[in-house]
Amino acid sequence: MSEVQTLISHTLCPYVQRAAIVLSEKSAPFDRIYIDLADKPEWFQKASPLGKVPLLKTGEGRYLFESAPIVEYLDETQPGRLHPDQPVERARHRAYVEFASQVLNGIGSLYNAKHKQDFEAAKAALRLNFCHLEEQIDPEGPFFAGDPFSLVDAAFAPVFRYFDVLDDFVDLKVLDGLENTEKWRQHLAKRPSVVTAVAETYQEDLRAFLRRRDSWLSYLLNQSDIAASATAKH
Ligand SMILES: N[C@@H](CCC(=O)N[C@@H](CS)C(=O)NCC(=O)O)C(=O)O
Repeated sequence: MSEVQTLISHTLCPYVQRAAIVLSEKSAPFDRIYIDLADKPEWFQKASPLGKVPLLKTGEGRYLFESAPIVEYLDETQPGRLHPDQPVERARHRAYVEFASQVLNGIGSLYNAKHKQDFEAAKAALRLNFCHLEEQIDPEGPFFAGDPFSLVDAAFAPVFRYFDVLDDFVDLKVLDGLENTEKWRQHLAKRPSVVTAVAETYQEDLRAFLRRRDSWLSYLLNQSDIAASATAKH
């Protein structure tokens, strides 16, 4: 008999969010186990050859790793396809899921940049990515390829979630004037599968993570904390 699937997670991981979003979109019940990536349990090291989350334990007790094959597996085994029928469109969607991973790498470069110069370079690279993306989005919306929701939406919702936190303390301007992207972002932020993909503490957890980076972004966040506490005292 098959058991409920388990998503092996980390609270902040955007790749884990992709799988959580797809499971919710499919209304598939699942359990979650959270891993401390700084202290990985032995069973996890055995089940995850790259030492990364997400990991999906299927109902038959098999472990799958890497978010792209995990979400494709979920798409093929649970009712309600999130990939287009046409092979050429499906290939294009897969490419934009990979594009989302490159944008996530760019966000990593942004929050890890030690100096302003590297921070500005990371910002410029992200701006180029989003200018390209703007032209790919169906202007009618509400999602990447219009309606319905697709795996590309599941891949970009966690990308936009970073900006929801960053926008509070830094004016990045990477999405400025990109109307299709902004509309898409706002729509995704309200989607129940996106909302429930992270814990309620996500925003504060991400801020704590960013403070610990000892990077230019950590410095900007600290400056904003100082300004906020000075305002609160007056
Ligand atoms: N290509 C992988 C990327 C997953 C990934 O980078 N996961 C990070 C957390 S967001 C991780 O587990 N890193 C291992 C570590 O920090 O030791 C996927 O798509 O699943």
